[in-house]
Amino acid sequence: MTLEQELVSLLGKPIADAKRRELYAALLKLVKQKSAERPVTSGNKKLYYISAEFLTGKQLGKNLINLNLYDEVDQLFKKYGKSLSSVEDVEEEPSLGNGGLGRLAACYLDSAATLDLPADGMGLRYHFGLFKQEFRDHKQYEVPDRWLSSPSVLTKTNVSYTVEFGKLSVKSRMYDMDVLGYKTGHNMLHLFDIDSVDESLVKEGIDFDKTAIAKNLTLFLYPDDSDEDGRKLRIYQQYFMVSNAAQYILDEEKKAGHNLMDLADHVAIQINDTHPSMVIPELIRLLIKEGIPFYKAEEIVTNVCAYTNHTILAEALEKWPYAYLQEVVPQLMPIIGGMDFGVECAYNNNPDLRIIDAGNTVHMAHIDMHYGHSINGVAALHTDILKKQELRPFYNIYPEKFNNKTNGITFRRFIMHANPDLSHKIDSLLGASWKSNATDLERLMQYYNDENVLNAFAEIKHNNKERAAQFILDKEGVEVDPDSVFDVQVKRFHEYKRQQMNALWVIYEYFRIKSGVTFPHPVTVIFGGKAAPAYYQAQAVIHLILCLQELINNDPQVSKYLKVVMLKNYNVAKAEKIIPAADISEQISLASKEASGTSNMKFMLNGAITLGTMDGANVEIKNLVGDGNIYIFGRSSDEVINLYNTNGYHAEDYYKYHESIRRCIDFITSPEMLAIGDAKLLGDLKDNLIHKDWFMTLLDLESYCNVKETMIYDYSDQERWKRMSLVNTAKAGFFSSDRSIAEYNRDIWHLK
Ligand code: 26Q
Repeated sequence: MTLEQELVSLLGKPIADAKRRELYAALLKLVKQKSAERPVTSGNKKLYYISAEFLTGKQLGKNLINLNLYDEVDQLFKKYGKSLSSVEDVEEEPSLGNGGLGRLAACYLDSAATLDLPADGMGLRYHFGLFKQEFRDHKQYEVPDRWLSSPSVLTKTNVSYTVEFGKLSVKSRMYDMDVLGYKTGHNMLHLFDIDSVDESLVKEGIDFDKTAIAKNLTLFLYPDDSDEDGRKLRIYQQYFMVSNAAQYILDEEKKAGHNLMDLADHVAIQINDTHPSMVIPELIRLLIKEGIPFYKAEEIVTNVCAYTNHTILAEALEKWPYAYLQEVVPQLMPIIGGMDFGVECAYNNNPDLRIIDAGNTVHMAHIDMHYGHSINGVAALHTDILKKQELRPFYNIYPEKFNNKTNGITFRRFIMHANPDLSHKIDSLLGASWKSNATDLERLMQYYNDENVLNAFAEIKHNNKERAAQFILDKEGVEVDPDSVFDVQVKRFHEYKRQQMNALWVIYEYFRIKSGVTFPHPVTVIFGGKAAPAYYQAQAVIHLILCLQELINNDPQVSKYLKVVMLKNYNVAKAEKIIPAADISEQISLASKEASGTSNMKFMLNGAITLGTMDGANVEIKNLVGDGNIYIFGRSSDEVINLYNTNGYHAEDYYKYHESIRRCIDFITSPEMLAIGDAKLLGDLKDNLIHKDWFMTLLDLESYCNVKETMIYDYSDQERWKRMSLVNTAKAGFFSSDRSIAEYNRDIWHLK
């Protein structure tokens, strides 16, 4: 049967007569059929990647690419006047992650399947995922995002386990999503849920009764750790996840006829941040139930489990009061107590190493580091900081466990799907090998002086900008000029990521334009991202940006040269639309604070130039592209760490002694701004910047403004800019998640 015949038979009517939803449903069935035909990847040893978040993005386009059917379906639809991309829009995006950590998990599943490694993901089927972001009165509002729909990418299974808590027990149900690799490989993402979840608990906004566990267990994904509410519910969720995972893994092992004493020969578990750390005591508990002695169970589990750290922010390292755990998971407490006793005996004189500290707080990361065999950071600088600072006491006792695994991104989604024109152009120049062997992109360097190629790349960028401009007009109602410089910062809102610094630059630029000084090209500053509902300061920064958007875009004198756009509800689909259209990639975190960043890699791959600090993976980007193809500013991580240690940073001084900084900050509560915004929110934001500024915005502001100015002037030298852009794409191969996964496998999992 031809593809057309298959589709027509699934549709029950000719393609030309089908509506978008019908076409979507038929393609979903087609993908499921083709998945069923592809053998599930198997081997002697299997990885289980346990994560509270999998930010998978829409599945249809990615699956068609990985089945090598995308272009064929695209052509077929065109023949009948249909658009595949508008059919893809029908799918609801699963909002099962906050940001980088969740998206990384999804990229890693894609790459593990592509490399033909047996590797399943294990997580939770949240009914509402992360909240949907709306704007009213220039503020963020959070509304539930019911992403589950019918027909669904998930398949309901009959797999079910009993999970016991202190006060109740629940029965789980497993749902599966096929994970197809590019051309080869087929793994599963297993998401656990309970049948008794009651979606009607959700009334106004995203508030709900946090005590009715059997009804709310998998209702929501936690919007970051700054939401102090429902910490116990978070423990319920985590234990539910790992208990299901542990039971499933041991079941598979028994079915395979393996001896549980040999677990580490057949199973590797990667613990994605501390959210799944309870899998360690849970597995030990289950092995003991199978008759294995405690000390032996500990040894087996240590050889199975490996831990990835994604942050050095102390507040994000999970610590739970002993009493909470005692209430929720009493059966784990003797195990955790025993593990802590082991630590006490071995390292008696060092309280920093204890799992349960003197204040009766349980440190989840300490469980991972003592009772796992590998500890990795997510970029070279981050791993160095872990060794030297944050986790130093552990590095001193377990130097051999520490290793770096610089993050990566899947090229199937972030160039092949997001930027098909660039992808096809590269195919025509290099052939298709770069899709499986990303460093082949480096061969683009031979076109460094080839005007035709440079112009073709520039034209693709321009077309992407035109499409993005249309999208911005449709979704945000803002008209932007595709010939302006697209300066983009899209990521979660957090003070350390310093969106407020970018907003202060907007104010600085507003003054410049008012005084008659303008750039040769207009600039469009594009923001996108959500703030945790309870994170007041981040909400205030969003408010500032929305007020500036209103003020500037409606000022005819200024808006000729400068526009501000805040995209609402930034998600994977929007990332795929905006990143290929960017000229400038804003990666401006306070040095030492961004563990890696992954949008920096996506922008680079799509030919944007980084404006960034020496933080996270920016350092590695700079090493790859060279100083001439990136714009770096600001203090180094050593300088910043030193300022923290010596209490050497005082925001007030910058405000007092730098006239230009003071002017920008004062503008936050100027009459113009107060005519639009909320005086309390803007006033608090301003006060915080002057008196607290924990993430040192003012420290780097001047250097940021200077370098950004140079960069925007350099945009006029298009011949140079086109070359910089080419170099960025050419050198991005290192950041393929295929490389990251190959390294995890080589150093940690040893699957094949
Ligand atoms: C913790 C406790 C309670 C509730 C929520 C949380 C929580 C939730 C999400 C803690 C952290 C997160 C997410 C962290 C995250 O996304 N980190 C990012 O990980 C990326 C992938 O490694 C890095 O590139 C980013 O630098 C890092 O910020």
